[in-house]
Amino acid sequence: MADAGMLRFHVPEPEVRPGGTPDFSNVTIPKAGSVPRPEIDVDPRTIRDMAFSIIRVLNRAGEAVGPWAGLLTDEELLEGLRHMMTLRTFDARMQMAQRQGKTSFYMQHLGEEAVSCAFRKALKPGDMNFPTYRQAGLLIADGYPMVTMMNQIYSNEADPLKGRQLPIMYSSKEHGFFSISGNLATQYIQAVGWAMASAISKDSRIAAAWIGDGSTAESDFHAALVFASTYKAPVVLNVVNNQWAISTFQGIARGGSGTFAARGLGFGIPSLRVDGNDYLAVHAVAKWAIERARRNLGPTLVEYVTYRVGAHSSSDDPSAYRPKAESDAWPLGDPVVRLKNHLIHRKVWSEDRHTQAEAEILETVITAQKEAESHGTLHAGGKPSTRDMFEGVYAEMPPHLRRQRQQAGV
Ligand SMILES: Cc1ncc(C[n+]2csc(CCOP(=O)(O)OP(=O)(O)O)c2C)c(N)n1
Ligand SMILES: [Mg+2]
Repeated sequence: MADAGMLRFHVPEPEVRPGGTPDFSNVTIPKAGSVPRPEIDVDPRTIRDMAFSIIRVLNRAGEAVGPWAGLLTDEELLEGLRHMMTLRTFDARMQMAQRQGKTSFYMQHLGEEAVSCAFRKALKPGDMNFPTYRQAGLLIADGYPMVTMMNQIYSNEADPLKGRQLPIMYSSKEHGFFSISGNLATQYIQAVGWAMASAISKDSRIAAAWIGDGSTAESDFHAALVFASTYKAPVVLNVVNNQWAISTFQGIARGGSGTFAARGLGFGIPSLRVDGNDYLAVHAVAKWAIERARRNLGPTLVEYVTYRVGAHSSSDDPSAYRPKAESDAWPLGDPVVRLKNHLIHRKVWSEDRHTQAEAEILETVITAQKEAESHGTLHAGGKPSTRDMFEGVYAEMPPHLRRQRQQAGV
């Protein structure tokens, strides 16, 4: 007998759990080069299917193919490879430093390096990112000093944020990197508001909002889309779908929409999906979306399809909720290896030069680390002054804070 009258609800489950065989057969990967590149003033209604495809440039043979290829020179690609390798090495050293007790906390980008490194190169100086904790490539690719990042991670005497932010929650106005907030999704409304303010003040700088797949479930995400859509704000709305939100798989936050990009369709926002492990594709799509913003054509939503290879943070153990070898089975491969193979195919790189570059980059990162550690680490050496705790929040210190500072004797 049918269970008429008995109500049910549905809890989506990942395909596999620890101990199972990784299976991504449900992830449809279009051929590289197969998705068209529309004019940037395209009518969004005519490209709705792009929210369900994946723009890819690099094919399995390491060739760059299709209408989104050909925007970067060999020099630019070599620089991009170096940025991704630097971020990866930086991550490995800082993860180790966390295990050694030199900092309390760290978050890696392993497998997602192309997203932030390539996006940064499509922006202009003055544009403003509103990032989450997994876009340090925006700083690395913009030449922000690694030593300064490390000083902040160690909360030492040279920490530009003076111990007032969590490690890895960087902030640099000069490098277009708005202070990271741990309250996820707040970045989205801030970015849209900043973009509108830029337009109101007749400026030419655009904004980029950043969010993870899981955080799109927050109401701030949806409120930001209303404002961006209604006011055609000059903003790029980035969603980094790395398949996981700590231990929650992306099927929960995605709900019934099919893809995260499809969220934009209900707002009439052009919405694209891109291979997040393909440096060339990320850069080409970012350029397209940024140009739309710059030319007053309004917001674009971009979903980067990628995979979080590392743990969520230094406090997480993914073996509790997903098969160990799942990252090896991820069908879009490794962004560093893919760009390396492309450059070898173009005959401007080789396995030997790659090995040599790895050693050079490690050397550079270790030198920066030594310098940062000379200013102190979490439990050793120089610290920000206690007095700093009271500074820099108000233009004029209110009486109650002045009293507290006196009581603290600093
Ligand atoms: C508003 C808010 N809710 C919950 C958290 C706790 N939290 C920190 S990271 C995280 C998962 C986010 O996953 P996702 O958005 O997919 O980003 P990813 O870590 O995968 O880059 C959660 C739930 C938070 N920091 N802020
Ligand atoms: Mg995620």
